[in-house]
Amino acid sequence: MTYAKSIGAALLASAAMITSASACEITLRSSDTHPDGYPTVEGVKAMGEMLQETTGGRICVEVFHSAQLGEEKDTIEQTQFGVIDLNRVSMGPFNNIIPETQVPSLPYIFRSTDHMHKVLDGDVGADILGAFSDHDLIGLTYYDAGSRSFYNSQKPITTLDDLSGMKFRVMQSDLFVDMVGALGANATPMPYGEVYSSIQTGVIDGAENNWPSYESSGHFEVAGYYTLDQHLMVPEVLVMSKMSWDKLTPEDQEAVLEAAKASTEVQRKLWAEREAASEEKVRAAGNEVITDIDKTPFMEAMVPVYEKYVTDQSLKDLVARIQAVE
Ligand code: GTR
Repeated sequence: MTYAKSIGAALLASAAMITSASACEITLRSSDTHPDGYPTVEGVKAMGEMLQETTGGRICVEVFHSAQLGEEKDTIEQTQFGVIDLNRVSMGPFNNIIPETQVPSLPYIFRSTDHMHKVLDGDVGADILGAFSDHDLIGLTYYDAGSRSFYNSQKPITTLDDLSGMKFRVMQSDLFVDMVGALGANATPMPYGEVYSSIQTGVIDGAENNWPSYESSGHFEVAGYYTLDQHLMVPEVLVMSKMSWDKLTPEDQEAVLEAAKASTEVQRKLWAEREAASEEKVRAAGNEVITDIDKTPFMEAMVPVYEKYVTDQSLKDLVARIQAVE
């Protein structure tokens, strides 16, 4: 090849790259409450890259992180209306609208991360994702969110007595309000974005979340005591608007689903790394982390929560199937 020809070929190749980079025929807008770099945000970005590749650059994903599109409860409604195409949310804010999502949101339902992965990657996980389609949504895949524990600005908590009468923020789900009540404390449901200032001003004593959220939200700056009671292991879920989904060809739907499923593996790896890094940062800041805690009374206190929420036979079956997973 002559020099001129090879330059020409190189120019054509880069022009083709530019075209393919800007050739998104469909751009799916995706919402996340977390900041850029958080494992869920990076998980959806990875999904977008895979999707772009498998569709020859036709379908792209644009992630709006840091609650740019709103707080979770509002973005769920917007996703149902087709204003937002994709949404990475906790299972919690779905509890009041999709009963099946209450099951993986029950306190102490999972015995370990392994148990949770086996459940979510199997039939039970598929059935719970399937339940979204009756609510104008398509459940695509699950992401990790570790386990949630209480943090507060007042004192180290080691027993149920310590929790008594304290005020904690929970996600906007009746199940979590009752969970905190069953432990003898008071729950205030509120959007994630209001928690920092509410702790700072003393409207609430604290909240509950996993290591990366406690750290990235800055809540650890205003709530210095973190008690690892690990009462919840609520998975994250990536959903798509049914309206956006219905606009795709069956082949493109398959590509979206495949990319979403494949991104779970990426997210789980990032999650494990971030969990360790967040813990290190919080400990280095001098926060008091309470690990020496007997979880048995916490677990026993949750029985009335199960009695109140697991009433339908279908939910009872889901709980039994989860418990039966080795
Ligand atoms: C985080 C979760 C968010 C959000 C938040 C909250 O762990 O990743 O989606 O639900 O908790 O407590 O509102």
